[in-house]
Amino acid sequence: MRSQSCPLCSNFALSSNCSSIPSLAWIKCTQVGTSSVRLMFLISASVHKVLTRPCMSSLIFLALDLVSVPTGPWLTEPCQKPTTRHSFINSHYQKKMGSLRAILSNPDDLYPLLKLKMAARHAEKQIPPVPHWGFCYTMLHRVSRSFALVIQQLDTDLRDAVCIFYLVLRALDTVEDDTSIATEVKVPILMDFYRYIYDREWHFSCGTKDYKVLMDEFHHVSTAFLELGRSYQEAIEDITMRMGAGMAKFICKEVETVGDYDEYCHYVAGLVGLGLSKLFHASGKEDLASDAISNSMGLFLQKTNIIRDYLEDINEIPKSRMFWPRQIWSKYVNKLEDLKYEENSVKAVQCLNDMVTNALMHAEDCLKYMSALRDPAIFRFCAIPQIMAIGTLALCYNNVQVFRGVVKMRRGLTARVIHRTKTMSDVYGAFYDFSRMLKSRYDASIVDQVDGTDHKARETKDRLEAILRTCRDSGTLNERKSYIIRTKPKYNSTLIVIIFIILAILIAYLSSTRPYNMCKFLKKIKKLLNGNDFILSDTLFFLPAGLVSTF
Ligand code: D61
Ligand code: MG
Repeated sequence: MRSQSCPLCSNFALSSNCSSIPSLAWIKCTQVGTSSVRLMFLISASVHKVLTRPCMSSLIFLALDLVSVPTGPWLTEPCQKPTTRHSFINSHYQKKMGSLRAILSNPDDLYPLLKLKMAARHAEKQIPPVPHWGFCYTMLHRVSRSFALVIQQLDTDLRDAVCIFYLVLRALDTVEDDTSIATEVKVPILMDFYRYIYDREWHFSCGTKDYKVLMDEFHHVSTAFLELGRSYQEAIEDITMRMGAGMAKFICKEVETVGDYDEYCHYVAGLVGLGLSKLFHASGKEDLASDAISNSMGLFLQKTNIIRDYLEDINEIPKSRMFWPRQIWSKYVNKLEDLKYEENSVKAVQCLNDMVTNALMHAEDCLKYMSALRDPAIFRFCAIPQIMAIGTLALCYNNVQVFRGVVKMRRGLTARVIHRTKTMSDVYGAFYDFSRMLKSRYDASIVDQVDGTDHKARETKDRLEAILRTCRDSGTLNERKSYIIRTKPKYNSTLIVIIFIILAILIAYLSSTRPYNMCKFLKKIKKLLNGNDFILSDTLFFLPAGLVSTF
């Protein structure tokens, strides 16, 4: 039963329990046409949640919860490591406050964020009842919420195959990434991994947290694998064998040249592209794409990952992980880790720009690959990560923060990409906008240069212009909504009204039940708004005078 789409989770199959809100059962999953009804539904759902959560802390977190969508870093999501319960709660709270602040300064993000939040919850609820499939989908959500979200919207048999493909390779990668395994133990496991997927008895304990659970209970994955169609099994086996052999090769070898870099990225991500193309073809929904452009789809994602994760990888304990090729970084510093020291900031940013320029060479192949896709669900599955990648490259270019902390796209923008990406013209629009953003960062970097030492200046410009040209030549740019961020936030009246309705209900509820907590809540709101020239005065204007004085 998947003839129509739910107003909140339009990309997912409808089920009779699409909404968990009984009082709104009549509206759930019916085709409500206008966006205002959709909005009403969202507000009612939020209000309902507010009124049904019993304690103060849940109430505060709920409002913030609505705006913090579990997107995580897009391409990979390492587990968080809370030190103590107290510090976890604090950082959790700060994160939520950060999210609320972000949404208040980008109000257009609100609807996509709410929609994404609901879709993520709905997807998590749709775990199959059969134990091994239940395990696989639960693990998929735990180890990669972002890929889980795009995988979940594929049609059933292809979705199962891609889910198992993901988990098999994630398990293989867990072996590769575990630096505590001795090389002589690790290499044979990587080489033989493609055999273990046929063996329900096999398991090998390594990794931490959710990755450890995946490894310890790998028999569920092999049981599910054995239920897939033969053509899916063959594609997964072939890629697992080639990736395992490639990973084993690089356990004993450093990434020296740009050729090594391309080769390593081919093993760990390009092969995923090749495998996915085979799975799409085996499903009967797509023609078989060429290996070259399938490979580029993976390389573009993996290189973006490697660039963004410089600091995390270099600081890895007990041993740094180094994927930036010596041939590039040695033009700027003597040791790769020198890039993170403040005194080398200028060189570090030049090296970073060099790496981004290298990654950009795959963008055109990616556009070609995506433009040949026919199935809408497969298209979205492929396009969303690619747009996130070019957006991340735009954020990283000429940005010294890559060497100081985590640089990632804000949640609201991620939600907007997911919400908006439906057709190839959306992809051209997004690639165009992010390439223009890159181009303006490039122009600024050229102006800043004192010694004209950007070895790649010409190449960067040429690559960006080629991408911009391809997008322009598609002839579809005119009607798009731009991703380019406005400097000043725009508040429209609907959003202000929504915020007031939610606030008013929260305040009414809190003041009737727990006046003390109410004051605490208002203080938190005030603290949150401090420093934001936002609508604080308007908000206070609408609050009862007695409450304002408690600030
Ligand atoms: C279309 C849609 C998705 C695509 C695609 C085409 C082509 C390639 C890819 C996804 C793969 C992109 C990988 C980028 C993220 N890199 C990693 O996760 C690194 O590990 C690579 C080896 C395991 C690959 C697992 C994988 C990932 C995404 C998939 C998939 C399998 C199967 C189906 C769909 C998507 C990275 O991992 C962790 C870390 O950074 O700590 C690493 O170890 O370098
Ligand atoms: Mg790895």
